[in-house]
Amino acid sequence: MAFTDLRDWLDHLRREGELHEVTARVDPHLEITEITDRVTKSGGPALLFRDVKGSSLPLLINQFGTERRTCMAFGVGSLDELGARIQGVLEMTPPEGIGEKIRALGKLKSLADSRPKTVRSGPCQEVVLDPPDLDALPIMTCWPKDGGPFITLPAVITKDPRSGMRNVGMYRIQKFSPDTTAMHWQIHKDAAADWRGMGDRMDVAVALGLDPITAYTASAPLPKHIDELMLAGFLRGEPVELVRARTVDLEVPARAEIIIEGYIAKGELADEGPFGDHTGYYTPVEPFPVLHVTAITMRRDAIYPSIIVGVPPQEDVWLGKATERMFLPAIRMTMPEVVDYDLPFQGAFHNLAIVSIRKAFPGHARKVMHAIWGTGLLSLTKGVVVVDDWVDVHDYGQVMWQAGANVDPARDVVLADGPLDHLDHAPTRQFIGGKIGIDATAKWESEGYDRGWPSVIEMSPEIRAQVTARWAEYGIPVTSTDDRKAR
Ligand SMILES: Cc1cc2nc3c(=O)[nH]c(=O)nc-3n(C[C@H](O)[C@H](O)[C@H](O)COP(=O)(O)O)c2cc1C
Ligand SMILES: [Mn+2]
Repeated sequence: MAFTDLRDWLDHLRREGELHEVTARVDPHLEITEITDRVTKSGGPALLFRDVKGSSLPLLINQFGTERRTCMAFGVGSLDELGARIQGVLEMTPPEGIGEKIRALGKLKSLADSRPKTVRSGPCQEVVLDPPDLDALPIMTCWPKDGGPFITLPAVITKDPRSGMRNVGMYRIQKFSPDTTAMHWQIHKDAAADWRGMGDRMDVAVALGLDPITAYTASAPLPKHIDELMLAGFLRGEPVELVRARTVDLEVPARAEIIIEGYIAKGELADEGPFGDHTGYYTPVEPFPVLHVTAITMRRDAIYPSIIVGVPPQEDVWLGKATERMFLPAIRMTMPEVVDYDLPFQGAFHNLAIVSIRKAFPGHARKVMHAIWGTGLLSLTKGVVVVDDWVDVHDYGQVMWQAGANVDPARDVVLADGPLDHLDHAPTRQFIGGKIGIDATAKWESEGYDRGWPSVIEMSPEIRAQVTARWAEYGIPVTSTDDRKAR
């Protein structure tokens, strides 16, 4: 059963010994960042700061800070289970036989039940801040050179003005004044496309403090026409409940802790940033749309959620890894040769992808590189390393071995160019630059390699079994391990 809201999730964290409450007074200006950075990097608990200077609301941070807590958030034993759940739906074929038909009906029902449900009232509107005043919230200034305080863990709700389809995205929000902010949706993101198509006025609602699955889905890179709240409903096993916002034409999660409503006026931009970002660098000042806040509603005793990004690893690593695992089946839909992939957080996720493939024809690794460069937000990947199916893409030592041993740079490196991440400071021109693909697979004769590709060294299975059986006899004081995978 999914957590109904942030409070339900917090109760669970408390019971599991995964939440620490800090009662000492702390400053949302830099101090909370330094505390959290230390706790995240040491694998510590979620933190609930009860007494934040300048605000009466408590602040929650580091809820996704470890793999264990992220698994708890999704109710899974490992993040790979997320992929398996998605795969179950993607692999639906026309059912044969009564048993399969019943199972298929069950899956269809769970999909139909995933759609959000509108209810008449919700706790998120228990308290109305009149006039709306962002200064009431304990918004953090994260890093010394940040341009101001930023809301960092929001679910930003917009509608495509052409189709009316909802989008939910996690886009940071810089507070300018008690009732104005910036909206940092990057150029490749869905809300930016909604904004480009807007008329004179665009409504925006921001939900803060959600059950952990719904909060996560705001960061999920779904195709534009898919509502993130539908994914949330599917992963939760029950729909997200929505209520009508009070001053904008949008629906908002009924059980959110805090809702900010507002609008963007056509053509109005203001300087946003700098901001200490997940690349580990500050992103510079750039113009972004201005949000005029028209209402702030809250639950009684609302809790403000936050996250910091910065030099990796930070809490966002586990949101990124959840996405990586969840989207493997979707990648396999168009690239069935892909066995597995890994986006190292040290590469800020979009900089590097390691992909293992079942190679079936000459040039296959190159086909996969170009496919990655043509798929959704993965298209922003700068470097793609392709390895053979038996290589463990999560074992960077093994990948390095393959890249070192198998690559002739004159032959196996593909240089291309294309769109790059909005935040990437490396390219000379923003948004566009080079791509590198490295084919670290074994080369075939049909690819022009006529020296006979060598075999990887391997002991025979009989001798391995014999040594395992006799290990105690040798009296060597180390544990015998034989965890090699067949190649
Ligand atoms: C902690 C965190 C902060 C993020 N901040 C931003 C941001 O400020 N701007 C942005 O465009 N994307 C940001 N992202 C990435 C988007 O949430 C992600 O690309 C998502 O797919 C956007 O939704 P969309 O696909 O509906 O546009 C952030 C992700 C995380 C996990
Ligand atoms: Mn989207």
